[in-house]
Amino acid sequence: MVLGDQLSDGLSALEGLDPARDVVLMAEVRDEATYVRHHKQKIALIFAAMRSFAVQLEGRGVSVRYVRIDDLANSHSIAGELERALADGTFAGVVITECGEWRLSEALAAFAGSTGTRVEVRQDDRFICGHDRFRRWASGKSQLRMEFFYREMRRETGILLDDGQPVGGKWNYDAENRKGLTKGLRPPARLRTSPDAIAREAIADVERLFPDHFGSLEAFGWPTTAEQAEVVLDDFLRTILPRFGDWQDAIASGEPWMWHGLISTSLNLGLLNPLDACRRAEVEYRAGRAPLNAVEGFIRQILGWREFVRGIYWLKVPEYRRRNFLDADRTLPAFFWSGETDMACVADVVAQTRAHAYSHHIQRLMVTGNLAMMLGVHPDEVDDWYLSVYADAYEWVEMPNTRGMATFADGGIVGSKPYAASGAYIDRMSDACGSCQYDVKARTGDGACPFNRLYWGFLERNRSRLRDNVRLAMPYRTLDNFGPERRAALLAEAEAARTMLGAVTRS
Ligand code: FAD
Ligand code: DLZ
Ligand code: SF4
Repeated sequence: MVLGDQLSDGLSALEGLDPARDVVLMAEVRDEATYVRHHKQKIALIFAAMRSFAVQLEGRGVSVRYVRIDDLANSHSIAGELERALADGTFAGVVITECGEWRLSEALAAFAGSTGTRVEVRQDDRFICGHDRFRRWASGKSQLRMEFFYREMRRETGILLDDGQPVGGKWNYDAENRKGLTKGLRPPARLRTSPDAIAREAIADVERLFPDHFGSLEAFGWPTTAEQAEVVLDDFLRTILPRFGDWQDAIASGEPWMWHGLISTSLNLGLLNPLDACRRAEVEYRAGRAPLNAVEGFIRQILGWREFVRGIYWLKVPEYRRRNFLDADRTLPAFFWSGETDMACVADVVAQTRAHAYSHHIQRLMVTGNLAMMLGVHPDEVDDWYLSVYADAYEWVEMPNTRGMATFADGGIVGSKPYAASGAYIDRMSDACGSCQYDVKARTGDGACPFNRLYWGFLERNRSRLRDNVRLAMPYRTLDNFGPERRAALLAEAEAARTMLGAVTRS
């Protein structure tokens, strides 16, 4: 069996495949397409990439049992399709590469248990750090920090090392990568992929079968084959990477791509290999074509963050899925879906997300994530939104980013403190505030920037949970100096902002 995000030539499940005897099963099923209401582009991307991969396998003489979404006999679950394929007794068992998500992994284990089918689950060696390796690294540590994991991965792969030491003398050049965008500078035009015939058909299918899902298919431009993904990676490495570091954290209204790689969809589907992407970025540095802060920053995202969050997910799941450290209990405001809000920064992120199933890291972290956390939105609703709206979203990578990095629902497993920030941060990193109905300089009242109104109240509301966090010592000292009356007023101000924005207590 090859799942929709396992579309790699070297997939472990395909090793030793005998075309004379084995059949590859691939199935487009409603259970996977609707466990959240995925963005239409995400479903179209996966169906198109699955269909293209099946054609490639067939081209190599492999038999593929490919079940389409509109096949009348489709049972619409992965387990159901395995059961159908095995029904006539032709096959002795199933070989599969381990699932990315706990949910599906459990369903497959239940299927094997209840039917007595022999299911051989192979390790997913497309990742640089296997589960055992991550567990060994994590074992005995009171705190799991990406930075130390990342150094271990650098040592193990030899990437950006000279004689065992980090190139340039430092492991991490993040301090050079936090610039707001220079006034007047616009990001370069980006190479997008025109849908090929297979993708166009998948797009039409999704429009017809999932009309009520979030997002638009109009601007679909994701690579759906390994060859197309290579072209995008190549273009990024040659023309964009040199400035990736400088503007990594910057936001510009109406500019979704900035200097980002646009490769997460391809990495997560298996169209690109993460270690290969890192090595090729290193070549750009060694050849003098890209500076170290850019190359190290890019490699850290993949070799560090991507591997780290996957490790954390599988170390902590399923308990991680229930984490709600801040006891957040509010609903997600409707404007996260509609984009109808006077908050210019948020409206811009939602508009981009609808159009492209994409927004970049700082938008996900410091605009929507920061807002959801300060509003106190329940983590289940936050997860549901992030899993639904981004074309690169799979729980193994989405959840540690939302419950961990963005909203501190995990209580400090992924990050050491909540990334709460007032409007001043967004004003520094973006051009949105200039055209916003709200006043980024005002702290209180209906016309004040909601991020400002929420910030102190968020800290006050969570005093008992966060006061002892050493990284928050400064803001809590300031808050303490405000005195009880002012603190009560700030709490009331944040409460009024929560109500105004439509984050109400869940029933
Ligand atoms: P670039 O900025 O060019 O980075 C290069 C690559 O590094 C990415 O393609 C990605 O594979 C990897 N990377 C960067 N940051 C992270 C990270 N924090 N965690 C894991 N990998 C990272 N990424 C997903 O792939 N799927 C998700 O569902 C997802 N959800 C997120 C939710 C939140 C709240 C946040 C804060 C981040 C999330 N990310 C997710 C991480 C990151 O935002 C995206 O990987 C990135 O925006 C993808 O765009 P890019 O390829 O242009 O990335
Ligand atoms: C995300 C997704 C979607 C939308 N559709 C399918 C599908 O129809 N068939 C399939 O095999 N996989 C699909 N996927 C990807 C799976 O959800 C993914 O393999 C698991 O979430 C594990 O990461
Ligand atoms: Fe966003 Fe506040 Fe700036 Fe408006 S003023 S764009 S809400 S940060």
